[in-house]
Amino acid sequence: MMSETISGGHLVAKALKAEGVDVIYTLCGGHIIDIYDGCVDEGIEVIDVRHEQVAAHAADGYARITGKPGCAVVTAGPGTTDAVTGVANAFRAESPMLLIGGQGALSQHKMGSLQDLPHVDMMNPITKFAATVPSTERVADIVSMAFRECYNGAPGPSFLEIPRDVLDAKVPLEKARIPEPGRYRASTRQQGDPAAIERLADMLAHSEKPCILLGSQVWTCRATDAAIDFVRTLNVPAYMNGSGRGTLGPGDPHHFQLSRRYAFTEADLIIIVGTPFDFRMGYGKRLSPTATVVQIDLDYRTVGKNRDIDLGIVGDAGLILAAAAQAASGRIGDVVGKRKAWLDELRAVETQAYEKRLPRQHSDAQPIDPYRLVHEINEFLTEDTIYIGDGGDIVTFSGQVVQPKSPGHWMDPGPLGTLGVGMAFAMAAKQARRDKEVLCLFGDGAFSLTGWDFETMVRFDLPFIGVIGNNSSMNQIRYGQAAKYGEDRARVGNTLGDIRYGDFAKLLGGYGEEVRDPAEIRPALERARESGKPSLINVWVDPEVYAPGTMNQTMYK
Ligand SMILES: Cc1ncc(C[n+]2csc(CCOP(=O)(O)OP(=O)(O)O)c2C)c(N)n1
Ligand SMILES: [Mg+2]
Repeated sequence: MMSETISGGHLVAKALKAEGVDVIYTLCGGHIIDIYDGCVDEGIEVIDVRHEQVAAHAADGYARITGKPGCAVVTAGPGTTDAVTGVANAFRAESPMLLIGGQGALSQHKMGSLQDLPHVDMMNPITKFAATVPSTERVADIVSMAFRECYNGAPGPSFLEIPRDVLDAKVPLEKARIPEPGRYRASTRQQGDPAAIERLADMLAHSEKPCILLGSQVWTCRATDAAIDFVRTLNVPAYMNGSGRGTLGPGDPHHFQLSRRYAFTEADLIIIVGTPFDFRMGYGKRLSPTATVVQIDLDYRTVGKNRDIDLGIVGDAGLILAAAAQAASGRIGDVVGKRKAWLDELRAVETQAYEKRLPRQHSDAQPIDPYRLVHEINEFLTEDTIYIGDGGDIVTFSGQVVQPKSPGHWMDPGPLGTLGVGMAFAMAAKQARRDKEVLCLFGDGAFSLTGWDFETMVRFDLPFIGVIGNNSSMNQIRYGQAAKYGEDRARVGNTLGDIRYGDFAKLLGGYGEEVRDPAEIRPALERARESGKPSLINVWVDPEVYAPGTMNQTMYK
């Protein structure tokens, strides 16, 4: 009797299924078609996009939204190089995804086969793991190994190239190692050194002016409940950044945003959770030199980097915050009551900053003040709207004003600052969470990098509300040129056409509108919501105003 056989592509699909991956993002190529055939058997959806960068960003986005690893499959050579930016973005953003690239046949190794490139060498510096699959029997085994590596410390991407003959060959089923779901990797959640937790509890008991920054890993670790419990039990004001935004909703008595610099200057205890001392934190220089600084992170390499700390704890944000809250609550005394004055002080700073900006947020000016646009978006968001920012200056405005109403409902590229993530993140978010509304704010420059994938949104019936803050410029860069070289030399390499992106949306089968009157922003957003289609509301904003963050050029400091 002939034994049952299985091909490499079908083994890939089995390994993806074992991981709970229910969709791959891809752009086709002859090297990888056997994976599609395997996906048909395993019931894995195949979403084919218009550029491989989008496939990789979508896998990153899928991981962020679902808590499962994302997967993109691209062909050899240019398919893989096109996806490099998406992998790099996931690397800096600590997002667990697997990129599978095709490769020429092993039998033609280094003979000059079509689309042959040294993919593994290219991917090594921007992944946690990059390898070639050497034989068909080991395809599923190595895919599971790549997933295991995604969760080593802070998560991140892995890359595998699978030569065409390895993928296409069939081997007897019993010769292939096929790891079983739930049986080939362990949880990597770490609780932190118990002695360090004790020290943190003591610090919390003695602090009169503590504050905490909840970074992206709070969402990665799904530590929302632990973080909320921590700040409420110990009465600690919380700031949020990256994917940590939305951990506490706006209006929560412990939710603070605009007084962060003041808090970092005045606090006696600063707890940094799951975000590095990188440019977004002024490399740690903006924290008071006299404050006690505690850093909690999944990655030992991040702790104490760029700035000395008083206490570092490596591990899972949720487990550590829960343990610290429990240890501290018994020894806290009335210090919690004493912190009321501190919270009131911060609230006053917060309110003052908010009121100062309010006239701009209500501005009736034409062309539209970007503050008015982001204000209208903020008012429009519901608890079920996932907000995505993809652009330069316009997104810098939104970072100040837009507050997601729920945890995990904020997506930005992360510290790589990659323009062009928006369409892919919208695709992944809507596909993974059909029950959610997705709103993406694009700069016109950012939109045009990957905007053709609006067509994919239409083809797969993935409705979302796209808003373009259109200033016909790469304005964030233009500001720096004007400041450095003068206004008369500022318009070099940054000026875009006046494009009616609303018409572009209609051309591709979506809903579109042009908005020039600020009073029309809200109704246009409502109509986009009602349309039930992928949409683009093209809002013409004033190109002559810049966000404070752009004017301070904080991203370079
Ligand atoms: C892929 C990529 N290319 C270039 C840049 C550099 N960059 C940062 S902001 C910016 C301008 C973006 O223009 P737009 O999206 O229209 O936003 P605006 O600043 O005009 O509001 C550019 C080109 C980048 N961050 N990412
Ligand atoms: Mg622009």
